[in-house]
Amino acid sequence: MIKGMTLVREVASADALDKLGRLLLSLGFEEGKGWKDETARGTALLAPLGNLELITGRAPAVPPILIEVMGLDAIHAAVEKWMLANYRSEEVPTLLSKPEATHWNSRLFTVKLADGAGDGLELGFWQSENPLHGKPVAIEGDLSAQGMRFGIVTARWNAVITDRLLQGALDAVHRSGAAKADVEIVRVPGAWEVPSAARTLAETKKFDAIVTLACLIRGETAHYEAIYNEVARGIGQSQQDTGVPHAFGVLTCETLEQALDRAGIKAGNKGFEAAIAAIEMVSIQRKIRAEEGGK
Ligand code: DLZ
Repeated sequence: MIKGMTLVREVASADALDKLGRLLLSLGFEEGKGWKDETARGTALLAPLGNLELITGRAPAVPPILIEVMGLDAIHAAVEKWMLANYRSEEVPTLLSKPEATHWNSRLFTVKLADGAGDGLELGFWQSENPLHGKPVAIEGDLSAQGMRFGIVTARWNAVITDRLLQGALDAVHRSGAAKADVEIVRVPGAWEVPSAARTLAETKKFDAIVTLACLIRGETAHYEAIYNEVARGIGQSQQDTGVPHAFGVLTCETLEQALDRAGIKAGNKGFEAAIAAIEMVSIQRKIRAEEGGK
């Protein structure tokens, strides 16, 4: 099993090692565990990702060490500043190139870190024009709700808030493609009743996800903590026991004003957000199952 990859390169001197190490750390490398013995010293610089690239045919004219970055121009400016501090200014343009487009949908600049003997290290810094390039491969949910079935449980208590949450949740599922006939709304008296109704819906196995909506306002709710804890536990347990994703759209607020803000007045609509999370979880669940099924 491969754990990682290390590229070993010699630099001209201990001073060069320290200076270059500081530059690369300032650009975003993470400091790893260095080492030292009687004859040498090593500095470890960790990058989030690494890969070994084997080439056949016309190899691109790039240095053997390529460092992929975000914000290429800012990186270039930082390297130039460092070069001007460590080399004669007339040398810098010959050692540091300007960022230029490559034929592989990227921009690149190179820097030669020449030592006294002119025998140095050459680095290439590059940035892909594709913003998703280099993203770790991961299963991620899509936001299409087409063909998905949802059960939405909403509390009548604090209806001025929960009605807005419900509108937000419906907006999310329908705008994402869910059919009207595929969404069942269940109204319950208060937050306390939400977990039980959510479980009843989930156990029917007619729904791909359950969206739970309620609003607890601390100042107006006796035993606020106890109710909240039980509601959260109950919804979570229903999700675990049934295997049906349950999105949590239960607001816990200090005041009515804060609740209104979270129900679409100011800080987004938590009902909308919960429904989007439900769509994503259904999609993720399907993808994981499809991947498992394909093994
Ligand atoms: C009783 C009560 C109180 C005091 N506060 C709230 C609240 O802020 N939000 C809410 O959704 N429900 C509240 N309830 C009602 C309980 O959730 C429950 O419906 C009743 O106690 C009946 O079981």
